[in-house]
Amino acid sequence: MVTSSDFGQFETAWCPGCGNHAILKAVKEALAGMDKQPRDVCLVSGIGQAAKTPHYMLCNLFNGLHGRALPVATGIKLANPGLDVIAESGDGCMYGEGGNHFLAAVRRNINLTLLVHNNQIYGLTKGQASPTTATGQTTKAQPHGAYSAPFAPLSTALSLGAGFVARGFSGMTEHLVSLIQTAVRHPGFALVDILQPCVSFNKVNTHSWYKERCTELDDSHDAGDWEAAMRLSMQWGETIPVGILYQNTDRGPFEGHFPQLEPGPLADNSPSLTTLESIMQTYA
Ligand SMILES: Cc1ncc(C[n+]2csc(CCOP(=O)(O)OP(=O)(O)O)c2C)c(N)n1
Ligand code: SF4
Repeated sequence: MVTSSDFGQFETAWCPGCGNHAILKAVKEALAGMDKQPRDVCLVSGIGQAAKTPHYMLCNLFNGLHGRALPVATGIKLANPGLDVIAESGDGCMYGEGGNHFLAAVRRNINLTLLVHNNQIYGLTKGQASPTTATGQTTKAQPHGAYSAPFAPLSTALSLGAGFVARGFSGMTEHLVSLIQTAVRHPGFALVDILQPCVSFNKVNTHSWYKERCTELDDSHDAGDWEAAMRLSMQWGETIPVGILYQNTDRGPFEGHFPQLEPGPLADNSPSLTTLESIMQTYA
């Protein structure tokens, strides 16, 4: 039986009280609870505090450029469809620098899990407003308040046809574990936007700020109801709904368009020299 410590026990460089600690714990518990072997999991990230998560786990990993977790994760999944590929990112890395990759990945519906550690700030670079910072919120670099309207990841994903859209909170770890597990099992692109405090640079969206507002969706919500999901995705105030807003498996995953991926990892498939020769002949 796999245990959470099989995914490593490393010292981290995060501040005490940072939401990343609880997210790291939840990811390890989710995978161990599903009996996933570390060798069958690949974590992919860009740059930032959240993006350090794979450094603190024992499994396959790729740490790439800022905002580039999803294209790398897509390549890994296509080359080895048997791996459970999880992209981990901060809100800046994913919705800012990686914004267009986010849009493309949702539209493609590749079978990946995306966990966005959303602290509504650029943590690693010391507190500039990120795409999800509220308009008017003051930060170290925006002393007069952020001017831009905040990016709405869940509504954006829904509007592009995402099949799995969920919101978690680092302060509700047991709930988060189950969200991550359902996301990993979902056959297609699965987004879990995880609200987390940055104790050092976001003095508004603190642990207690989220705790007062985050409310678990109950059974009265039908996760197959797209319009209800859209309404919930835009709810942000005294109550912030957390849970699976939407799940639909009607759209097949991107990989399904490529029968050549069925035999397993590309590295294990030797090309047919006769076929290759005939293809080359068409260019002769
Ligand atoms: C192309 C590029 N632009 C900017 C940076 C500088 N940079 C590194 S981390 C970071 C912010 C990370 O913030 P976020 O993704 O929200 O993650 P957090 O640190 O809050 O977890 C920035 C702007 C970079 N490394 N590469
Ligand atoms: S600066 Fe913020 S995001 Fe970075 S480790 Fe500290 S609390 Fe976490």
